[in-house]
Amino acid sequence: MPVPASYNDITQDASLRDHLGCVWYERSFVVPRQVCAGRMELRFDAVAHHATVWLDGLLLGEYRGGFLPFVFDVTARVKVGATHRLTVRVNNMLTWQDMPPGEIRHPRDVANYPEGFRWQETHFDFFNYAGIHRPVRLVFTPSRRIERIRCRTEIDGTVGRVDYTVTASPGATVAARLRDADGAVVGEAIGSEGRITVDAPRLWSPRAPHLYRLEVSLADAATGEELDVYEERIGIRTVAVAGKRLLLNGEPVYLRGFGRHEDMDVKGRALDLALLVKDHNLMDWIGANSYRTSHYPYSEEAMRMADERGILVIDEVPAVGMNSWSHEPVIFTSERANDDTLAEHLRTLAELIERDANHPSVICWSVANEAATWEPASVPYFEKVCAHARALDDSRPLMIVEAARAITEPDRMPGSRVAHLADIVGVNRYYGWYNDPGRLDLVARQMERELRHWWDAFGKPILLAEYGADTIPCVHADPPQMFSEEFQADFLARYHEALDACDFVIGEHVWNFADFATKQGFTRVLGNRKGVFTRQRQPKQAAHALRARWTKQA
Ligand code: GCB
Repeated sequence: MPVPASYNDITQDASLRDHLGCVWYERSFVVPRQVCAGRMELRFDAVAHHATVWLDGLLLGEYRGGFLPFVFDVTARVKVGATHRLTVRVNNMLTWQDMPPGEIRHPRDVANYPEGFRWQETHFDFFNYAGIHRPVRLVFTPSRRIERIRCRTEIDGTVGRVDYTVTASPGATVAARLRDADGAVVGEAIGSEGRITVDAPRLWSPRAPHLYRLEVSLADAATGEELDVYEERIGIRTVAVAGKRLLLNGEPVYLRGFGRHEDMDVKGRALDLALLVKDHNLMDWIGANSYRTSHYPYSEEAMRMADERGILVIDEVPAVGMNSWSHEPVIFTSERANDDTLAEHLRTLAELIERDANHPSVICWSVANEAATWEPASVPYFEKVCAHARALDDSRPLMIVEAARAITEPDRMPGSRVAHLADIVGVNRYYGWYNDPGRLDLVARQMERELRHWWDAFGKPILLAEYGADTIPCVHADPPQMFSEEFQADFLARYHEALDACDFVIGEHVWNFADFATKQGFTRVLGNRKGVFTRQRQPKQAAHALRARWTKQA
């Protein structure tokens, strides 16, 4: 099995594609004699969803969660020149205590199914790809070393400030140097905590994503001998919500872009650098300046590319599918989203913030997608989630992405009880699709009416975080009909009418950037087809219309 890849689509075997439970990976490796290092670590960038790892048959440890990195110290276990055996058990089963949650179901009419029949129920709309999705590396570092760098930037008049904190081995002194792109030192500081100021800095923004290099070095406190050096690329920028606006470097910014997925033929959800560059080229082509990592943390390579290409990222935890579409209080209960789920949610959020806080591209944390926020018990739950996120990083706004409405009305989803906890209201809405299907004539009216409800009820700026229509390429209908290219283009235009009428809207994220795989079901024709690009990244008609709109706004 290749790594990185989802294992599901690699063979012709449907039972592997739909496999539920554990699979095993194994390989041997040798560390060449030329490598000399103090510490050796085995780092997995992401394994979906639970990994248990052995080295030479001895347990190294385990990790739960499919989208974030984990590390084992193997210094004492790996011998230079020897052959070692690495074994990884990957389990794809999701329960209500996982992020994202799911449940393992058994049929009630057992006579109709083979003995022991069970299936994975997921309440989210993407194929539950599994496997070793991102690179696995042996990382060699000095034994006395820099463990962690965290920085934060501010702008004070014409001065840029970089505040940093370094965690390092004891008995060593820390020096930090800020270099510009061509290597010239523009500021420096000594100590494990400090501030570097830069006069008239070149700010990071989508138009000019200027990156500085924060070079941190560690020296022995007694001898001055250099122990370790690490470079973090940072951008000086601020982000804030003020009144009706999202501000970047004190200026209003309007988000144009998408909800996306890490998804492709054959490889499933695995890291693919060619695809990553292609997707950024397409975002550039269409005039997008932002996306949401719907519905889980994307690769570290993606975050670095967003820094370099000037893309604004809403970084989302995999809290998706905490919803049953029932209007009864059934999710935030002791059987489903309970205290253990909350603990997992908080841990995942903390690890995401730890991984991504230094990226200038990350402008917002999205703490959940379409949870049952109308349930009374969702309130204490999200109070804890939001307080936790703010305690870990108070330099970025928070967003809760809502399927709920602002107010409860007949025949609609009920009103949110938690929208006041975040700084930006994320709204996912499908008028003309799931509601009043095909009725393009109702879209602008219904959307604008709802947007005004949100503003009146919460007084927070709104991102339309999802709106979109399934579209089969090369299917045409005039006047437009659902699933045709004409329908998708017209559908998006109707939403834009509503958005353009509301000055408290801070952006539009079309669902979705590209078509993507889902579980099979009668509402999905080989996956979700709401992409503006096909799964192979070819533009549909709507892509050209969006390009005309967005390049004008840029
Ligand atoms: C949503 C979900 C997204 C789905 C989308 C759809 O509201 O957030 O994950 O894929 O709707 O197409 O139904």
